[in-house]
Amino acid sequence: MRDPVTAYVGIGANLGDAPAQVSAALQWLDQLPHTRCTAASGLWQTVPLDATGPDYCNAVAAVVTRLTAPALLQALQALEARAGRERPYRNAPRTLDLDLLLYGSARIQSPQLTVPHPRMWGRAFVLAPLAQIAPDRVSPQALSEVSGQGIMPILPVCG
Ligand code: PH2
Ligand code: MG
Ligand code: MG
Repeated sequence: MRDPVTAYVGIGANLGDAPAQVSAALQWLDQLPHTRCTAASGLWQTVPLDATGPDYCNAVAAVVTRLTAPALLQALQALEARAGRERPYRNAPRTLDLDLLLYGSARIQSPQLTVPHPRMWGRAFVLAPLAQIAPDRVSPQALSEVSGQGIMPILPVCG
C-alpha cells in the first residue's frame, strides 16, 4: 500500500447554489476511496478573476490520500461531472470546479496535470483559504501580492 500524502484541493462554484455545492464537494472528497478530508477552509465570496458571471464561492480542502496524483485528478473530474459541470468555453461559469493545488511536496509536469497548480500563486481566492488551513504553504509575501483582489469571507451562521 502506498504511503498517504496530504494534498490540497481548490474548490469553486458560481452557478446555482454555489455555497451548497462547495459544501457538498467537501463531503464528497471525504467519501473518495483511500481518501479522507482532514481540513476545510471557510467559504469565501470572490469576484470572478479572468472570468465573467456571478461571484464565486471558493474554499480549499486538505485531503490525506493513498491515491496517486493522476488517480486523484481523475476522481476530482468525476466529482465535477457529478455536479453537472459543463465546459462551453474557457473559464465559463460552473457548478463545481475542483483543482489539485498541491500533492505533498511533489512537482508534476505532464500533459494532464501540473502541480503545484501553475496559477495558484496569483489568486487570492486560492491563497487566502489555503492559508487558513496550511499557513506554512503560503508566504505572507504571496498573500500580500494578491491583497487587492476582491474576496470576502462568508461568515458562518450561528446556531
Ligand atoms: N476560477 C477560475 C477563473 N476565475 N475566479 C474566482 N473568483 N474563483 C474561481 O474559482 C475562478 C476564478 C478558473 O478555474
Ligand atoms: Mg479552477
Ligand atoms: Mg479546474
